[in-house]
Amino acid sequence: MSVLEKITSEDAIALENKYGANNYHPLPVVLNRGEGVFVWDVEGKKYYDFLSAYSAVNQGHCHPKIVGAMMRQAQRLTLTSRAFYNDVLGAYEKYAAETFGFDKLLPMNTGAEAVETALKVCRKWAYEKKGIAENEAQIIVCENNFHGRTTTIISFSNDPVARENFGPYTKGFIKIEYNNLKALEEVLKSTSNIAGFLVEPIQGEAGVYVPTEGYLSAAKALCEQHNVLFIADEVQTGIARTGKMLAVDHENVIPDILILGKALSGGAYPVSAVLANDAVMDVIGPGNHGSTFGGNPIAAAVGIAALEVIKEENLAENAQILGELFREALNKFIPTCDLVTKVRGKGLLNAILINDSEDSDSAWNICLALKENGLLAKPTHGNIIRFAPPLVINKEQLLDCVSIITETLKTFDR
Ligand code: IF1
Repeated sequence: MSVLEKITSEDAIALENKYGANNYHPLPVVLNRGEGVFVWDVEGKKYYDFLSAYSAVNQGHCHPKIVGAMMRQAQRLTLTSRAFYNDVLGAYEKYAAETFGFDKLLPMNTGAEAVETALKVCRKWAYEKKGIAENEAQIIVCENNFHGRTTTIISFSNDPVARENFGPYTKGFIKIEYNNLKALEEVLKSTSNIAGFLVEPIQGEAGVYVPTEGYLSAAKALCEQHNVLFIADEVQTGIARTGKMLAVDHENVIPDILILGKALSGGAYPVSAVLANDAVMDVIGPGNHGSTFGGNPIAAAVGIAALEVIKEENLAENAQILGELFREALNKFIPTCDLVTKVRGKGLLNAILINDSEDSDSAWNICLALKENGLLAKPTHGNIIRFAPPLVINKEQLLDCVSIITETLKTFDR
């Protein structure tokens, strides 16, 4: 009998608490099965998943096409390293590059690795193509960004919890206010040492903060004017989540460097990528960058299947339509309730703002009640709840969820 058989939620949580590093504070629910928009806990209770593993499971849990591709490939060839070619990587690179409209793709595993890759490509481009003097390249980033957990990435975070006591920090980053074109222009004008501008098209961790319409296209134009690479981190916003294939598509922006992760595998496997055209990606040569697992045959097979599902099932369109329905329904509810002040988002990446302070436990308590009522969501800060269901959700399910959410909120209204 397996040691994992018939474990209770309580036991599973106790095990993690005793033997796992304490780097998370999960909602007290222990899941052991997922299908489409649903997950089940070990006691058999069924939930709507309204987090989708932070937008990784856009295609729904255990999508048969993605799982099938993974299983077939796993039985044939799992890993060669990049010391040798494999017969799936090229086909995946072609399919993904053409899907997003770039010449080349560099495969990695996690989002943070892909962000690191983009920063390296950008710096190398700056020295070799733009002519910035050695070690002088600067990359502009935004306040309240979230790009991952590596030492370099947290160096330009301004979240004390993510950053403090992990120094010394990596140099070469200039932080400006998000959604502020003037701040961007000022930095671009102040020095010729700027290599790139790294930006989330919607700030996820900051609380699904959507910039003013026109911000991204104007920022891209400013970057072009100053010969600076526009780097879009679409790890969370990409791959149909916001109602278009990419969030930058809403403003017809074509980034110089595109960073993808999460849903590139539908949550089945760690798959991330950096995409760029030849003029940029050509700075990378043998030995400059790599990864044992990046571009492995399972990742490649899963990546193709995951993107096919997005297209075949029109998930961008579904996210667009159901996202509007969701915000419309909540906007009708909000005036009747003092507890919620706002709903915001794009497509099926949304958040509600709770009428309480950032250090309150309101959002947490509401999420506990939502869990009891069969819907899983996670607070971001003390007063924001993110709602991001798998994009395979249908209208009837979405309306069911709206009623779970509004009925739950009513019980908290003062
Ligand atoms: C955690 C947040 C979401 C990302 C963007 C890169 C990465 C992420 C825009 C790195 C990762 C995750 C990581 C996860 C929680 C989650 C998150 F709340 F922390 F901010 F989604 F909103 N760029 N985001 O959002 O990707 O290396 O993790 O694959 O627990 O840290 P990764």
